Amino acid sequence: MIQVRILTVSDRCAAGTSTDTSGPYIAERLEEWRPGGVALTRECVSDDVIKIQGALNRVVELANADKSGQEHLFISSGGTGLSPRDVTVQAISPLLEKQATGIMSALVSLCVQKTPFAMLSNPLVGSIGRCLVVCLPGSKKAVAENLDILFQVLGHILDLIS
Ligand code: MTE
Ligand code: CU1
Repeated sequence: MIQVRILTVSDRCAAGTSTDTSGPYIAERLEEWRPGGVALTRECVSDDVIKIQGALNRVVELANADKSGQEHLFISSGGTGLSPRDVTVQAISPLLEKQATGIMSALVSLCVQKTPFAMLSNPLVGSIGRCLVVCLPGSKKAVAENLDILFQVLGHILDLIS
């Protein structure tokens, strides 16, 4: 069973003025990818470094305490862009033990074949101990395009880190 924490990072979703579509969509895609093989929890926080780091730290603590060999995945959407409120990458990247630079560049370069706006992406992929960390852009369309690419290698990455 893969333990998955899905984090939506959005001021508007956290305030309830906008509906989170990307978080539920990530859940749907993961369930399709591994039917019956994922234990999903979801959370939404505002674009706030402390809140984002808190969400990741809770997952990492669980992963470190888990001696059963289960795979742990933290996947966020939103806050990866260049607007002043976007802080997801700044919050998460200092906490990563390893960055998967090849996967990050593949996500951008393959998505650019679909839309030039993917150039504005700063997806983040890395690991902390046995936990895989993936930060994707916020729109459902961007999430869809990135997951199409990530799913080609996700099983292998999870095998490697767990
Ligand atoms: N990546 C893909 N594959 N498809 C997209 O449509 N949109 C981009 C980019 N990444 C997009 C994408 C846009 S318009 C922005 S502003 C950035 O993601 C950052 O989004 P975020 O701030 O919601 O994380
Ligand atoms: Cu944009």
